[in-house]
Amino acid sequence: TTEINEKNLNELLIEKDWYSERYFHKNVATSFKIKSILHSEKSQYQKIDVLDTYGVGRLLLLDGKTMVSDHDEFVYHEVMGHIPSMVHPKIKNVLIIGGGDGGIVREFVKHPEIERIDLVEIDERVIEVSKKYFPDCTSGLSDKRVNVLPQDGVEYIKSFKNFFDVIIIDSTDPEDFAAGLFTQEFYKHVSDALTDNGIMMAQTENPFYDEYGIKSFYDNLRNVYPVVKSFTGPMLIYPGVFWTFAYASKGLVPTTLNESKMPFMKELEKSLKWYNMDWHKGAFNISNIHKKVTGC
Ligand code: AAT
Repeated sequence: TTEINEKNLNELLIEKDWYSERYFHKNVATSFKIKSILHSEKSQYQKIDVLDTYGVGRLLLLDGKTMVSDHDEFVYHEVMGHIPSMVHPKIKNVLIIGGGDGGIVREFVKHPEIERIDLVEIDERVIEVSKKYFPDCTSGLSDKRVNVLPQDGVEYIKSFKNFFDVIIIDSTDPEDFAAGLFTQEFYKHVSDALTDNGIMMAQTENPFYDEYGIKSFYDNLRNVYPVVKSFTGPMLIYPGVFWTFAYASKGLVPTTLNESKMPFMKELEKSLKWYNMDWHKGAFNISNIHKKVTGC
């Protein structure tokens, strides 16, 4: 028999048609009843699975952890795309690191002012698998302004100075090749790559389980950026649902929306499923546990 350890258990837990993502440090799990396994492979970087589930539709797993589902992907992708778009006065260049499912790109391409969007995803197979199984998420990738670059974001960022108006870190949990996307050194490179009005955002995990020490991500950000804030959105498929995101900038505060963009967003928000400007204005009023864990 194979010894049971965290690594092989986490690869893909399927028992009686139920897939579970287990959070070993807390001995809890979230489970999804599955109809079928649509895709399974081991890429150069990670195990990639796509499940068809009863509750959340298609579900993308990387190394046995939930990444994207049909049911709730819009929350994550809309907040990441539209918060910075409504705060920044005029965005020309956008960089997204990670996010090979394309969901955030799909939201940014809705803004006509943007001239260039670089998507830097380390694992080309995530992009290809997403194109096949999540066509709605990847629908923006064919936009002329989008450059899809299968590269390590930790390295890519180093060659830019004062260029991007918005940089989004859409990364997996801070492990292996994604760990480098949560360090102070990396945040400094992101800051150098941003223009003076620049904004960066990142996913920052669940504060109830706090497996990775969220405080340290925010301390790292505060050592680099004058403005560091946090907000939350419900990610139904992720551990603990209550998901935090970081907003950092060189000066622009997230609660001041750009007046001139409001008529445009008033129209656009009719077609969005989560984001609207009223929600945005209140999103940075956070609860006590959220303040304590992030220091915001
Ligand atoms: N849109 C929500 C999906 C994700 S997936 C995050 C992506 O980041 C993965 O496809 C992974 O391959 C990519 N990635 C990880 N490290 C790097 C890196 N160094 N450079 C470029 N891309 C990278 C987010 C899910 C959050 C899950 C929370 N539990």
